[in-house]
Amino acid sequence: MLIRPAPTIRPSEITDEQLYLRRREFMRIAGAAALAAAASPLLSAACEASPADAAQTPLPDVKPKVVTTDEKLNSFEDITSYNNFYEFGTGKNDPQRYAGRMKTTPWTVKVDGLCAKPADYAVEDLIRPHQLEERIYRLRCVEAWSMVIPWVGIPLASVIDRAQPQGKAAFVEFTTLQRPSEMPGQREPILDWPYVEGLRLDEARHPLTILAVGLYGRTLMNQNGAPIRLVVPWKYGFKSIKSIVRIRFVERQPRTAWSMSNPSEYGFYSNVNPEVDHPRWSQAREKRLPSLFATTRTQMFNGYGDQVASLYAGMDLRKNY
Ligand SMILES: Nc1nc2c(c(=O)[nH]1)N[C@H]1C(S)=C(S)[C@@H](COP(=O)(O)O)O[C@H]1N2
Ligand SMILES: [Mo]
Repeated sequence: MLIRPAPTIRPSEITDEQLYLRRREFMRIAGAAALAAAASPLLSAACEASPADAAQTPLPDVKPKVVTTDEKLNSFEDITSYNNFYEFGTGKNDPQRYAGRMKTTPWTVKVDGLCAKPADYAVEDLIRPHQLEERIYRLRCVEAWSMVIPWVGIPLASVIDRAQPQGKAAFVEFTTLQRPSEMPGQREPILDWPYVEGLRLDEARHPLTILAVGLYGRTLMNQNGAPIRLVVPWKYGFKSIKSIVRIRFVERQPRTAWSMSNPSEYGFYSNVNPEVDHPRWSQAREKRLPSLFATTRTQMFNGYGDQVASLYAGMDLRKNY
């Protein structure tokens, strides 16, 4: 955990993101809920500061826990206007333009397959028993751009534990909503819809793997995968499947949308690896948005190797790409 003194900046110079950082710093230093109450003028200022997300609901009781990085956060504007969500088109701005059509209430997530407690959950009930946490993670797209995003979510492991997977369950399969009437991209054969993804059960249980329901302290915009999406920070962004309607425990490695569309370019593991190039471009560097240039060196496992490398001990990561 990083603790730094709050910066001294004149209020007129403070951007919404800086205000947000000051709030988090205060929360980390203060810790206790009683002291958090004293910060309420600052908290409400932070909530008011970003008119673009005024429609999003503030999430209560978020545990401020910086897990990985003190890098500069991307702005709310970057995170919500430059997206991959092919259900709404392949242009980076298409999700912002069209995802508003997707109806996210009510929303049911089916948890099933090889487990003792399968159930259909209203998304609120899936989340409610668990402590929301803030996780500031890099997101590294296979297309070699990246961002730093303050997610809010719960460990996927808590949902897995509640479902009680059977001994035979070795993988978890995730499925995105399929509703072409609200998702114009699904009327085109861009991918084999619905979008599906998968993780090995130990990857799914890893403490870095979260189900995100918000960012910058508020519920997700549709373009980021509302109301609930996966975030697996050491893998290329396409593993972090959006707008999830089903989580299923299975015995065999599930098929995934990208490996079905192009198996020689996209494998099951998709760990960020600067030493294994994509067949059509280098993965050695990345463009940290909003920069236009790929000047940032990409790190093995996106910089999370000390925490995840042991999951792949003995595996050839050139073969298991
Ligand atoms: N259902 C679905 N999930 C998806 C995608 C998609 O097209 N459809 N794109 C993936 C890709 S390629 C990336 S890089 C991330 C982008 O997440 P963001 O837009 O919230 O930054 O979402 C991933 N999840
Ligand atoms: Mo991506």
